[in-house]
Amino acid sequence: MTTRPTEDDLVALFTRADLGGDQRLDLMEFTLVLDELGLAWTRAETQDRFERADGNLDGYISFEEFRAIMESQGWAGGPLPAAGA
Ligand SMILES: [Ca+2]
Repeated sequence: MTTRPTEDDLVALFTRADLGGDQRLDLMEFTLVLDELGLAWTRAETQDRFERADGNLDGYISFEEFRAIMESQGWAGGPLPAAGA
């Protein structure tokens, strides 16, 4: 399947990973998302992306922050902008 995730998919993914049900992901929950997506990021890469995604530096990934990092990785719904160049 080559279907690109939609916003609903992102919400579902976020909700499934949000084990605490507090509408934000900690590093462990963020790691679950990556596992679900089948991404083979190393622990260091995961930590690095988590910290980049945590725009307000509160130690958690909100849905807005989650969506932003997913978009930056090309998984957002809708047409992707042409890669820069
Ligand atoms: Ca945050």
